[in-house]
Amino acid sequence: MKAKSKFIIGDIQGCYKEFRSLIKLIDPNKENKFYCVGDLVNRGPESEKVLDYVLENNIKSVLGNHDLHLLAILIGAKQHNNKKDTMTKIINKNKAVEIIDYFSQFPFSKVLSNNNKKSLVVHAGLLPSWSLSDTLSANEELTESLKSDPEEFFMTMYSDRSKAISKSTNKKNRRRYLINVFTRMRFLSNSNRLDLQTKLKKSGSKKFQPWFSYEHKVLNDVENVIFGHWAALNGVTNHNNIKGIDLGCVWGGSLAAINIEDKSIITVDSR
Ligand SMILES: [Mn+2]
Repeated sequence: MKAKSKFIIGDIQGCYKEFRSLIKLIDPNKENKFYCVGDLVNRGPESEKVLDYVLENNIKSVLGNHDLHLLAILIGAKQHNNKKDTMTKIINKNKAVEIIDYFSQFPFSKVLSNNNKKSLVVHAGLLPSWSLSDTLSANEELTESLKSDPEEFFMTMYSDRSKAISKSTNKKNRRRYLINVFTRMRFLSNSNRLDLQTKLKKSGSKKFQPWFSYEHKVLNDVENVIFGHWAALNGVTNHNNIKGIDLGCVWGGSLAAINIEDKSIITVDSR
């Protein structure tokens, strides 16, 4: 019998129809496992349906910036922006407690194993100097404070903290920076400063390079790093072991899933 496959699904962002089609393609007999790269909701047309499906089917994901944004709105730390956000139907469903409980269990980074190969999943990225254990302890620092005091976590989350942190950096600023690394980062300087403004393929400044273009210590511990978030790349990192799988479904591109064993990619076109 063929071994079960594990797939990582790219940024869904409310593209429910494409999401269901993709699941049918990669898991026709409901025997494969899949995991999401975050940003399950927002910007797209049917975030509330994606969310219902995720809750009903116990689907797991790492946290993306839009997922955190939803939680911040539900908890009352941020207002729904009616011009940009498309989550009114979720908010009106009175499912806040259920959603917060479920999403608060999601990590910022996750190791998936298949046939002794390890893949690390993050929404946006990780720092080049991080080993796997550094990555997991940064993850733990965030998830612990999210679980222990969600209100404080979301009330103090929004910030463009881009300057690198040290052990002496205060808790809130450490959190802000680590959240930005895991869920928002695209460009990074060699002193670990973030450029959180540029969303294109190239940074306006030579000082900043795509985070994956540096040498990453974590690749001594895992075979692959899989990330989403950066639709403008259209999956192109020119790196064999760091794979971007946000193919911009919500912007008219496609929704992708990567098989972590052979790194093959299956896509469904945006409708
Ligand atoms: Mn994102």
